[in-house]
Amino acid sequence: MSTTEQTFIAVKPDGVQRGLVGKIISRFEDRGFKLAAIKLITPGKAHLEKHYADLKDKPFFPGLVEYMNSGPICAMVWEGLDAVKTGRVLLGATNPLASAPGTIRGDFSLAVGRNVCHGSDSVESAKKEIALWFQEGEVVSWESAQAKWIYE
Ligand code: IDP
Ligand code: MG
Repeated sequence: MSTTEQTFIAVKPDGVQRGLVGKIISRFEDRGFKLAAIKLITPGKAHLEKHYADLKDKPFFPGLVEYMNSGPICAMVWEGLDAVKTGRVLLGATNPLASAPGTIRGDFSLAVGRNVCHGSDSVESAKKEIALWFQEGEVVSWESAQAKWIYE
């Protein structure tokens, strides 16, 4: 766990269509995380199949890829203390019906197949996902003026 830990967070096509990009960004900014990369992207089926390769044998896989391919995605890298695990806490449980109120999924969604956001599930998968979604140079290293008020 370090203050430079990075996680890959994405607003899925339903979140973009529903105008939730700003609200989701605010959750991460408000908590004290630092934005390191952001772009709106429609990466195509092959890229999305790679992103969800671990789930390729699940019955919902074709529907999942179709859903993710249905419109632009807002892809981001967020950085900060325990960014991967705490990022998942901000997102809420995979199934929105089990997501606590106050989480993104718990506040903005109902169905597991339309759960508005993605977040890496480990530091290792975060590294893989960031490398898949962003080119070198797109992830920006910068010093936040707020850092000394957020960290001891
Ligand atoms: P996660 O997004 O919370 O990490 P994963 O198990 O990695 O959850 O599943 C990836 C995505 O696949 C979920 O966010 C959700 O959109 C979709 N998904 C997971 N389980 C189901 C299901 O049972 N039916 C339909 N879609 C599902
Ligand atoms: Mg996952």
